[in-house]
This record gives sequence, C-alpha cells and structure tokens, in this order.
Amino acid sequence: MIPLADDAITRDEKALILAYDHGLEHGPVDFADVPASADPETVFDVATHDAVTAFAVQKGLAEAYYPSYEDDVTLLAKLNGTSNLWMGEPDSAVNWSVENAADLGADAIGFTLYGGANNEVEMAEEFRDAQEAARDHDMGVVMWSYPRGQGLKNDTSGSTIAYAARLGLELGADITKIKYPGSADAMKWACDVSGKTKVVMSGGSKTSDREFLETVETAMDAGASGLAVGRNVFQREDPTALLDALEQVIFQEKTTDEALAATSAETTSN
Ligand code: FBP
Repeated sequence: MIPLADDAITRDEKALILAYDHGLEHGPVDFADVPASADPETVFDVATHDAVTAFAVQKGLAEAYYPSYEDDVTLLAKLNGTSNLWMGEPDSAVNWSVENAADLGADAIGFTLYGGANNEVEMAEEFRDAQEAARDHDMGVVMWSYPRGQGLKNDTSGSTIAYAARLGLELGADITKIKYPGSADAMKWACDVSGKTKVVMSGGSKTSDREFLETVETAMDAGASGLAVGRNVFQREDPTALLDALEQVIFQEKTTDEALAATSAETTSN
C-alpha cells in the first residue's frame, strides 16, 4: 500500500463514491423509475455535489461526458464490468486500461473481484495488473469485493463479508467496497480485519431515506470509512436531499435523526 494513494478520492479519510455503472451491470431497467437518470448528464450533475468524493463510471461515459465535468467531478475509472445479459459463471470483462483511464484524467481505479467464483484466479491476476499500473500512475485503488459463485450459499453472511474485506487488504486495495452484512457486529468484524485498507459500504437496492441513512450510520459506527452508492441516490427524484443528509452522517458524524432534521430528506419514505 502506498500511503495517501486514495487522497484524491477521500475527504478527512472518508469517502462517498457515487457509482453509475448500472447501465452496464443491470441494464436500463435501473433507470425506469426515474427516466432522467438514464441521461448521464443528469447523474454527472448529481456527482458535482460537495459530498461526492469520487464518481465511478465505465469508459464510455467517461470519454463522452467527463471532459465537460473535469473541474467539478473526481473520476474513478471502473475498469471491469459485465452485463446482466451474461449467463455464465460470475466474471467481469476488463473494458478499460489503467493507462487510458489516466490519460482521461482519472484519479483512481475501481475493479470488481468475485472471490469464490470459478474465475477468481483470472480475476485476481487481472486485478494485480491493474493495481500495479495504478501505483505507477499514483492512482487510488478501490476493490468491489463481491464473493459469489456456485459454492457460496449466502454471499452476505458475516464470515463471507469479513473475508471479502480482507481480500482488499491482502491484494493491495486502498478502499474495499463490501455489501452490508446485516448487522453492526458483522460490519465491525469486516472493518476490524481490513487493516489500513478502508472499507466502504455498498448501497444496494433503493430503500427509504430513513432506513438507508440508519444503515449508513450503523456502518460508520462499526468502523466503515464511507459509502459507495448508486441506486439509492440516482433512483430518487431529489438525489440532492439524500446527499445532503449523507454528508451529515458520513462527514459530520451526525445521527440519522439529526441529518433528517437538518435537511429536506424524507423522514418516512421517498
Ligand atoms: P448500488 O449502490 O446501486 O448497489 O451500486 C453499487 C454497485 O456495486 C454498482 O457499482 C454495481 O453496478 C452494482 O452495485 C452491482 O451490483 P450487483 O453485482 O449486486 O448486481
């Protein structure tokens, strides 16, 4: 690990990564409820919010839109990804080289590793190449550590998520993105075994403002360094209100009640 390699994508050692690779990973169905979210400019605009420390997109969106936003958005280049049309074993194509991402102005790379998948070995070797190239360019490294595959009955059990977090440390990530394992104790376990590698919670499917903020608050109290979130932000009619509240919980260490009281986020559902 190179100290401070994630400086550009953190603030006060914390991160709020806005992820917008869903058009590839899940397809346009993720934009159905808020049709404006299919327009990358809409979500690039959201990514200019002060709370967002980095914006994770695939190469196509970065090439087409990032030049107009480079003064206001910190680019996290999501190098690999696979469509939901793929019916094979969990795997992720490397769609973007570190060199090209650096040329486009990215400050960090993002890379998915499916630990436990039949393709884990190849994915780990691809991660090695990307991680070492990122070091050459002083770019931060974020691992989307998502164990899955035939042998995994429960991919969000406490032991699996702690293992996912540890893989990030072992393989040289600055930040590891993990799914929420369902309890404060399990989240703490994952954070405790991550050493100097920061842990951020993955957002998951959309929930109410209060439920989402409470989960983020629990994760932060358990030792997480922030959040990497997609649907819970861009699937809202007013993403700014939730980002205002997330800023309070993540960076100002406020409670959910305090954050809801201080912002226009909803107290019930959205
Ligand atoms: P969400 O906050 O919407 O869950 O996004 C996080 C993320 O990791 C995205 O970057 C990615 O597109 C998606 O989840 C993949 O989720 P899954 O592999 O579980 O379908």
